[in-house]
Formats: sequence, C-alpha cells, structure tokens
Amino acid sequence: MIIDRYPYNPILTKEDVPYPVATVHNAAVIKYQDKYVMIFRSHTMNGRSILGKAVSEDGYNFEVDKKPFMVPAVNGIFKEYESYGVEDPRIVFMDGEFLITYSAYSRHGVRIGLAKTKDFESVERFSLITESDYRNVVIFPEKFDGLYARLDRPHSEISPWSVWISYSPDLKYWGESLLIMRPMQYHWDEMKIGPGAPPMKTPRGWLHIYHGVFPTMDGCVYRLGAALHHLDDPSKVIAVGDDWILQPEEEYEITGYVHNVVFCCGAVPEDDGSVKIYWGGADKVMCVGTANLEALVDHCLDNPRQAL
Ligand code: BMA
Repeated sequence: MIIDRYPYNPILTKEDVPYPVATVHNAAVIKYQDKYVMIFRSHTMNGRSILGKAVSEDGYNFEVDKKPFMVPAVNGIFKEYESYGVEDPRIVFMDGEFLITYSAYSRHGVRIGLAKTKDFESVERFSLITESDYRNVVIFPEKFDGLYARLDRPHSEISPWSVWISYSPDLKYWGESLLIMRPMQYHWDEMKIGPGAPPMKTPRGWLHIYHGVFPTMDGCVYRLGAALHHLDDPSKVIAVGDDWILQPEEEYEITGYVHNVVFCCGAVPEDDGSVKIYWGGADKVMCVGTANLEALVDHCLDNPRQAL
C-alpha cells in the first residue's frame, strides 16, 4: 500500500476535546516552531461546525487547546456569511504568516474565507475570497510570476465539482481562472473531485492529494487520489494517478458521522522524503498515515488518467 496507516489511529477524537463537540475531523496540519499544529473541524451539538487547535511534538500525539480556535464570526461581513459554521481548513505558510482557507456556510451558500495568523494564538479574518458555491480552496505555498495561485472547487450543473485554478496579486482579488481537472466517468472519482492538502513541491512537480467521490446505492464513498502539476505553471496537470491512494477500509473510516469517508485537508512533508498525510475518518475522527513523496509522484506518472 502506498500509504501506511499509523497503527494507533485514530489520533484524535471528540474525547480528546475539552469542550463539547460531536466530531473531530478534516484537519489542516502544518509545522510551526518544530511542532505540528493541527486545526481541526468539529460539529457542535447544533450540527454546525467550528475549528479547534491541537499541538504535537511528533505529529501523532496531539493535545487540544482549552478553547476553540475559530467559531463563526459575531460581527461584520463575516457574521453574515459564517452563520452556519466554519469547516474544512487548509493552511500554507507564506511571507512570514500562515494563510488559512476555510469553508464559510450561511443561508447564502458556501464560500471561502481567508484568515491569517503569525503564531496560532491570535487569528485575523482577511477576506471572503469566493462567492458561493465554492469549497476546498487550497493556496500554493509559492507565487508564480509574482501571483498567488490557488486550486478552486466551484460547482455548477454543466461543470460539476471540478478543480479550477485562479491567481491573485494580493490574496484578495482572484481571477484568470481555468478549469484544469475533471471527475472521470465510471471511475472512483466520477461524481466529484476536490482539492485536498495544499500542493507539495517535489523535483518532478507539485504533488496534490485530492479527494474523489463515487456514488453508490449505499451513499457516496470518499477516497483520496494524487495529481502532479508543472513546477513553473501549476495550471498544467502533468499526470493524475488512475488508482486511488486511500479508501475507507478501517472501522473508523467505514462507520461514523458519515460512513465511508476519508477526507484530507493537510499533509506534512518531512526531511527524509516521507510525508505525513492526515485525513478525517467517517467525518468523526482524525487519522494519519505515512507515504514516500517520490512514490506518490511515481504513482501519478506510472499509470495516469486523463486530467480533462
Ligand atoms: C463533503 C464535505 C466534507 C465531508 C464530506 C463527507 O461534502 O461536507 O466536509 O467530509 O462531504 O461527508
């Protein structure tokens, strides 16, 4: 198997959280001052989501902060657009600060918020960077020709749940959008695809772990796959691995709040060429596994499917 599950999964559950929550899942993880910082999503008991923070020395054993990290905003424009909750964060580090993209739900639909922090103590909302219906926006940790780049996941009837790319000079105004990857018919990712972890730089391209959804008579199955983007022009998808790299197999992925889900929002590349991949199991717990980054690149190149 290309991803080795950590034998002591799940690594974080609602029992580890010192305030009342129903779930712990879909977390972003990034290194900060030699520690692993996890920003995770939790359903509260009204069914809406908040974000919590946990810290670890080794990437496996996490301790949760006493209070949530982000709850729906109580004033300003964010209040209007986050009133149904904040979900599924992703984090990158650029220019001395951490950029957190998250789904903001309200009666107006789902759009993407961008918040910034320098130390994971205080966090400042920067802007709502999409209209609805968007989820799963990940920012590349480097600029291209002076522009920020992000993978987008808008949804419309004619172009359902595909991956697009957009650019920005200032993180606020985004444009030059292009469709770059679509779900593939009669394939494990045929219904929806969406960006997962922020892309990781490798000598052969940006490795992007994404999720794909397959509809069955028993509901949807969420799996993970990998795609490789050109180093200088990330709108060029060099290859998409045909096979999934992870599917729900363990009890904690098959049964939970939503069954048959593995959903990734974060991965941490290590100096030895390995990568820790974090995923939510069945929308209820957090899990981790390790892979070799170059093996994931091989996975894309050795047996690719069409991107578009
Ligand atoms: C998606 C999102 C994710 C969730 C997944 C499986 O639409 O809501 O946050 O993990 O469904 O329920």
